[in-house]
Amino acid sequence: MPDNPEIQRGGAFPHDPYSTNFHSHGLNVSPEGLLDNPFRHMLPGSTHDVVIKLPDDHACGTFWYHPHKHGSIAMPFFGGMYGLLIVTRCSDGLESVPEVAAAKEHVMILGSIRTDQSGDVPLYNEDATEFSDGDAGLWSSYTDGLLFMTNNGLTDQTLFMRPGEVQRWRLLNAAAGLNKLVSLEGHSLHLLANDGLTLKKMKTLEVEEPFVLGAGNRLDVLIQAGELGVYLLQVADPIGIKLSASATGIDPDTRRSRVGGDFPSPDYPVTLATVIVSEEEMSMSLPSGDLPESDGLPSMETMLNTEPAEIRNVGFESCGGEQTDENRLPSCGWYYEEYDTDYWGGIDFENLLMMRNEDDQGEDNPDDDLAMPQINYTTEGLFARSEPMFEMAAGSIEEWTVYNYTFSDHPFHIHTNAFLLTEVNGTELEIPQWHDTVVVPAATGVRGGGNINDATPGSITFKTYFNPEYSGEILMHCHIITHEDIGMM
Ligand SMILES: [Cu+2]
Repeated sequence: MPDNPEIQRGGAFPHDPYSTNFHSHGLNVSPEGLLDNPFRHMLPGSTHDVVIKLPDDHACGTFWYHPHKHGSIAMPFFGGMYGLLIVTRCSDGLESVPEVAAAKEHVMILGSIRTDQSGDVPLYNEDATEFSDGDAGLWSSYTDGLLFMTNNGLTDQTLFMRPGEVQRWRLLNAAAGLNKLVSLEGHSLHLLANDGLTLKKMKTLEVEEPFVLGAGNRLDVLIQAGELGVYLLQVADPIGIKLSASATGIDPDTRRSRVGGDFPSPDYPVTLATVIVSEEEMSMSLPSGDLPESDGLPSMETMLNTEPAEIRNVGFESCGGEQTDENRLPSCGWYYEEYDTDYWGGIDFENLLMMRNEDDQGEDNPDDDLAMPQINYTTEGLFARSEPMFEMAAGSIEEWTVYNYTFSDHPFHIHTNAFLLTEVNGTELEIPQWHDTVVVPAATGVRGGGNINDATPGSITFKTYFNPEYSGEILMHCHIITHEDIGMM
């Protein structure tokens, strides 16, 4: 990588664009030292070891890696700097299921490569005075650029299957922000694992029903080929159709899944692969009954039957916009007064994306000034390493709810320990499921751009176990990387 630009608009502006480090997304290992440590700063031209020894009882499954140097994550994502980490050889993993073991395997890394017209990944706009993709905006160099929805780096893939054949596909949505609604013409998706962690039972979607693969999500899925023919694996338009946030069938209502205002969007539907079913029929079958539980995690019974040591609430919030009597945001505490334009790279206060501690009730602000927030919070939600949002006890089980007080989806990701998703929008899942990333549905009930205070926030609820072997500083953030880089962490 070239040297970093001399002038660094540090702080909460993207910075150190050519520095990097290594995050092993989904691995249950230490967040410190040479392991899954997102606080390392690897300068251009330098060499560093990353040494990760997996414990013997680590879950087998589909994990991945990508850079995680705060302030410089989005650009390498646009250029495709990531890959899969597949953990195998568990004696009682999915491979011990005969129908899975017999299936031919394909890996599909679904990227979203963004370039300028000449095919280069340009630097963000160093002279930006806004966070937008407009002329004066941070991402203006991408506004008229190109977007390639890739599958293993290519925009066109051909796969061959025989009628009746069962294949196992490992899908990764490696986009910097786009959620992908994936479906295969004429076929059902038979879901085995989310984020590398096995479902209690295989779940079969309706024929052509799309699966919502949030940014950062992985899906292990079985496909059984139908009759002779040609079928497209596609990504559908995420706007205006009813979306399920997970493999649960819970429908969080029609909403915007796409991130508003970010870059040009693709022409949907986008084809990820062409599947040609040809030659003689094969006799293969799909699994039935319970799947083996993933290693390295407490049992579902332990998770569900243990009284949580703490109950915590987190909020994705967008603080800013034009304030009126009706829609003064409850968030934003000190930003109006103490916003440091320099820290934000010279950009005036307009709209911040953040994660906030929802258990901080704050104090009413008696000031009637519309430019002031309704409530002053004691802690604020922008990423500051010196001010952790929570301190959890190693070895404890906690219950968290993450709310979305914005009008677009944000995928929640937490490092080090996976979590057991139990509710989406307050509705219990029929069978809880393990994840390390879940899309928190957008707020609904009023139209986008309306008063967020009148909307119903989207939410996810989960239980999580803090494995005492891997204590340390643990990051959580929105997996829309352009949000994370400016503070939604
Ligand atoms: Cu976000």
